[in-house]
Amino acid sequence: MTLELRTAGESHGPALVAIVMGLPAGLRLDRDAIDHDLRRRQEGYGRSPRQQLEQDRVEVLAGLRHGRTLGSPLALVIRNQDHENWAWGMSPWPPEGDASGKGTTPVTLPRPGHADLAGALKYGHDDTRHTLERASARQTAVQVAAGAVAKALLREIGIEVVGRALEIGGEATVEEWKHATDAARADRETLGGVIEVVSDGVPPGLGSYAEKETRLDARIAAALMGIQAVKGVEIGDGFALARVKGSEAHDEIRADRGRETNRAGGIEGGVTNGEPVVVRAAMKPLPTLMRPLRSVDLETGEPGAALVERSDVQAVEALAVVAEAAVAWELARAAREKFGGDALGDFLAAHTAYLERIGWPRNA
Ligand code: EPS
Repeated sequence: MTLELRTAGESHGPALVAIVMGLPAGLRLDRDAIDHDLRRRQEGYGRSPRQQLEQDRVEVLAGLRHGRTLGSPLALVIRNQDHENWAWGMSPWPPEGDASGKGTTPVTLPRPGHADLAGALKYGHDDTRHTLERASARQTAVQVAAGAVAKALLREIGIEVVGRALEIGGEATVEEWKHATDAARADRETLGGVIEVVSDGVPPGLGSYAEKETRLDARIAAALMGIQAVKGVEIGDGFALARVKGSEAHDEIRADRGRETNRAGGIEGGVTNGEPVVVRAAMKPLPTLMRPLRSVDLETGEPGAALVERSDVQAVEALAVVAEAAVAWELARAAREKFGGDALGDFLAAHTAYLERIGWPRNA
């Protein structure tokens, strides 16, 4: 038993969709809790005016009845309100009538740092919009909806996952972030930053050392690296561990099997050890610049300036919410693999029996 997620959707297409497979039957979902996470993802100081246009709300098309999962595939949809401005340009079928609205002329000036050039070459696109619409971070909205579902499952076994921004543009306080974001906007620049996700209540034994595909740290790293603009991931003290001695790097084990320190970030050998799971991700500055970098026109082969299009100045606070969803998804997937069960009660009973066997929580 595992959890599976498939998504589809273009940034200015009609909608974003997700299909979630492998949830137990009987899990109660709260529409407001999902929408709350969608709203959190839209907030943040550096976001584009697009966020005033979108009011992301989840719609459920299948797999749920009267607020409880059925054990069948769960189908989630988030409509793109902005699509009405792109109805001709992003029409799934050959558009009728004269060209109107946005997205009507081909984009041939790839942005350094975006998937534009690689996508055009790889797929043979003569309009980089064919690439950028899917490469866009817009699709993280539906990942957050799926993550909110994962968090509902984790909450049943006492696991809480919380993401937050640590740094934006090299600054560490909210006031400084705002100032740096204002300055970047005025300068037609973009910023990156660092986020952290902490998961509490995780029992020992999620993930396995047996194969690299089952190591939870590898899965979490892949999940975070799979988010747009993420260029670095660390678990626990991560890169800092490379600079200290072994006696300063590891977390000594007390008689009750707890630890005084958590440099490992709650994962040893790819398996959770009962301490909080702590992960961080580094986000590069967004590649859509109002002061464009040098590029090439793919149609003419002439040098040119990269595409300039409405975008965010920075989306680090949004990344914290998206990363929270990604970590929750991986923990929920590992929990489904460990505890199984078609009905929620089976899943909970397996969790309880396991905790009894290992004598956890350690203070009980
Ligand atoms: C994005 C560019 C901006 C962002 C978008 C991601 O969109 P637009 O080009 O329509 O202004 O706002 O993110 C979202 C719409 C979202 O909901 O996160 C990009 O190029 O990746």
